[in-house]
Amino acid sequence: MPHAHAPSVPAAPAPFPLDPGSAALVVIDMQRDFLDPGGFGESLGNDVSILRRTIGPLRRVLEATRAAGLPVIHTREGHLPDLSDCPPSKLNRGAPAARIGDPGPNGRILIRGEYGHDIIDELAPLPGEPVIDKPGKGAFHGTDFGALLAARGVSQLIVTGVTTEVCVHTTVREANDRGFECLVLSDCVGSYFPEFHRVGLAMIAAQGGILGWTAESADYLAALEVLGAGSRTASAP
Ligand code: C5J
Repeated sequence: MPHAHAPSVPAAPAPFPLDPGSAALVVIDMQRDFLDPGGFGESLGNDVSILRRTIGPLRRVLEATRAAGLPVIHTREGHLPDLSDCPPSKLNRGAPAARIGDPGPNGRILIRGEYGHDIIDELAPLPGEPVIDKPGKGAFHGTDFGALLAARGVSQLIVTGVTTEVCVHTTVREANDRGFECLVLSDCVGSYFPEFHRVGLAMIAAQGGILGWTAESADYLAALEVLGAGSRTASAP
């Protein structure tokens, strides 16, 4: 049942019908291994500083979403210390400076429990916010993410995190095929490659929203404001 004051978010290709009763914010892989020097992202030859521009807008979205009472779910990409959940095809791909499981300044690269694997301090999960540990790029593969969303009655995902064309895209594609409506906040997702970022977002909203919707975080925040004003009006004597 849509919320009485459900606002729509200006978005591409059309306004997104935000339903606060069935929406959740997903924060994908905002881990030191992708955003700090010495981790997985840098081992692949990337300038990790480019991803850090997502932190400010994402922090505002996180705080406003929490204040509005919508669920927040975080994900982390990474592997068991014995690498038994890392397929050789992933482990051995390419010629990185260091491979998954190798030691680095932030601990073993992309290994659960290591400092570099954890979420950056600025976006640390609050107690009670689920953190999904995923071995793949998509949040559904090899995890209980789908079951967790079903248990909470979630059918809309507000998607943020890194990287736009890899884990964000894979998760949106997985979610879209499972019947979720995904709104991707364009300034809260980031890529090491500006062109992949631009095209990745365009691909989501193209063809009438073939994979979902895209919007600026300011428009999502404005919709949450309307929601808050609506609930204050509704509870006024
Ligand atoms: C990558 C991710 N890019 N979180 N992972 O390997 O997007």
